[in-house]
Amino acid sequence: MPSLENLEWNLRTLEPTGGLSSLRLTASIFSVLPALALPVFAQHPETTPTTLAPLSTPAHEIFGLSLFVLLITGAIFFSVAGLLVYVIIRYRARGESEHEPAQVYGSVQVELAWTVIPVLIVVVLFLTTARIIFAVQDAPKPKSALDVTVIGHQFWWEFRYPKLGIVTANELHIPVSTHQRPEPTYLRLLSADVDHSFWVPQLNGKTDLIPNHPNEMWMDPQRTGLYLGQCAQFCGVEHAKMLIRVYVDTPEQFTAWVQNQQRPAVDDAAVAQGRQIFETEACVNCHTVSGTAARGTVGPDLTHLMSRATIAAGAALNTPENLHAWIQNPNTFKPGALMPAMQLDDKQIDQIVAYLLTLH
Ligand code: HEC
Ligand SMILES: [Cu+2]
Repeated sequence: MPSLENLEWNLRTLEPTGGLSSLRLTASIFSVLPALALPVFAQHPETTPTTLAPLSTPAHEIFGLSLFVLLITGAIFFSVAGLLVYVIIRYRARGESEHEPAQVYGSVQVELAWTVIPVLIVVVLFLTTARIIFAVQDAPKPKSALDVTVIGHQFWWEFRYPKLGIVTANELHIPVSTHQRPEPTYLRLLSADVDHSFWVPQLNGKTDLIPNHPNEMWMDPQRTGLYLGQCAQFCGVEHAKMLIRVYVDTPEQFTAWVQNQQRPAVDDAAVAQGRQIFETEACVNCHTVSGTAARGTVGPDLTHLMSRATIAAGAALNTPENLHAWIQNPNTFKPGALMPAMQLDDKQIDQIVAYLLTLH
């Protein structure tokens, strides 16, 4: 069974002169690799962000390129390692012979070969990569494309659909894009504070969100489902809990979602008290609920909070208990989150949660 202890054991027994024990070390490093990769492959691609199951044109292009690079570098690896193993075994020291092998100095042919061949390989890799970067960047934007503005915040995502008048957070809904009905999504990437990076590996490579420097990316997912991603640029203490959920909907699901998001917030008289506490506390300085005094933009828009499966950028499921714990002290799930603990008592929090639970 290959294991890390095994590897350490080999490291400890590595003798300074032993050609064979360094061979054993190399062999055990390679026997550990598949063991590390297993947990990744064991899970379904939809629950694990993976670059190995692309579902959108840019992701397909990147995956194809990585296979091409792997093929070339793999061929180099196997020919070099193969020659090395052959030479080590074929010309190992035998018996007591003190005799030195013939020494060769300078050979124009050999030196030319090992300079020109690597340069050609690098040129080929460079040109293929450049071709794919330009093909993805310059792809003409169809009229049917959906526009979404993504704004990175410490430590959550704001999604705005300018043509649809929708503002939401952390969970992006986009339509599936088929050959019969191409409907790619074009993202305009902005940042409210520091550098972030938008990365949903099955849909596209990563692109940074840089303050005062709008970037763009597009995706045309060909299968419905939920795709996970995360911020891929260290942006502060809670960077690791800045997750992305992309729901690729059927056209009907997407239309229904849009219609719900465009409705003003539910105004339920039964939770008027909770709403009143919410509106008189500092919550309104940071959060928006359409049709109320809450117009803040420091935190996520809560108008349709209950249409989301998670809160706090995927740090917790959107359940009444988690909402309660979050409002009591956001640090429970996300130490360092930029929402203060408001020092409310349990009863007030219960009332606020009852109000939030009506915001479908
Ligand atoms: C100083 C600004 C600020 C105040 C005041 C504030 N929040 Fe927040 N709130 C935030 C930020 C920022 C986040 C996002 C945190 C994260 O995900 O890292 C957030 C997240 C949330 C979320 C999760 C939303 C989601 O979709 O992920 C809820 C619910 C919430 N706040 C409710 C409240 C309530 C209720 C109050 C008042 C008792 C309140 N907030 C006060 C800034 C604030
Ligand atoms: Cu980030």
